[in-house]
Amino acid sequence: MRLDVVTIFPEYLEPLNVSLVGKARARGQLDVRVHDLRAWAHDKHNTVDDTPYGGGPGMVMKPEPWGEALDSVIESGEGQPVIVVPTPSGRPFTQELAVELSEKPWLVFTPARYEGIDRRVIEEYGDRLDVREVSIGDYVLAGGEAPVLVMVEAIARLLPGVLGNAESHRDDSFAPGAMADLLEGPVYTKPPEWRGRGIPDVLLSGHHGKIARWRRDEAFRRTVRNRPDLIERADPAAFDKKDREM
Ligand code: 6GU
Repeated sequence: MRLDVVTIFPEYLEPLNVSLVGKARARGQLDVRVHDLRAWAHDKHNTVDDTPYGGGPGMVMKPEPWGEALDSVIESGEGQPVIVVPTPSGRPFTQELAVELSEKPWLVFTPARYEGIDRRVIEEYGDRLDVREVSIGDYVLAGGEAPVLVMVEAIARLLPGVLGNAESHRDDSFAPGAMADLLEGPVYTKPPEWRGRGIPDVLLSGHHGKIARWRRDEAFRRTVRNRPDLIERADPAAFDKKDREM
């Protein structure tokens, strides 16, 4: 998969050299290219923003540098990328969207600072390409760079061969399957006692059926406590009499 990021803070994307994403790049599974938007600003001060039409606070990113940057990036590859525009006004970034984007050969991210990018840029590319305005949650960040790090990590770990063990996806919170709609439950490792705290007996029982049921009950309990909204919207058939008594 190829990923391009156009930003006025290329150094903000340095973490893409580290850990899972960094290793995927080193192995050639991911081709990541970070571009400085100011390379396409032509005045003396490399200006990329201006005051908003209609008045109001803050600054808006000018269309010309974005247009030149995106034309240049798009022309540098084969076929058409999906353009991902991080914005708190976008559609929610979910595991489902991460899976969909992980199946695309090429993504271009356009993290903005200030009050966002001149609307005409989104319209211009939206007429020709698949453009997704995406938000990572209901809070406001100063720019889209941190959301790009979040989205790239969520997408990269889904690529074939990037996670060591393909089974690692199976029990993820929000993964489809038997535990769909439930958060992951608690996990334990050695030592068997730490600061006077032991391990739930069932995990030492070797009884795989009982362990699976215990894990599911713990997942259910945690979901009720932390994300009651997920229970409300789940298929009632996913729950049984014992759940209803918890
Ligand atoms: Cl994608 N960008 C910004 N600036 N703030 C956000 C966001 C994105 N998602 C949630 N808050």
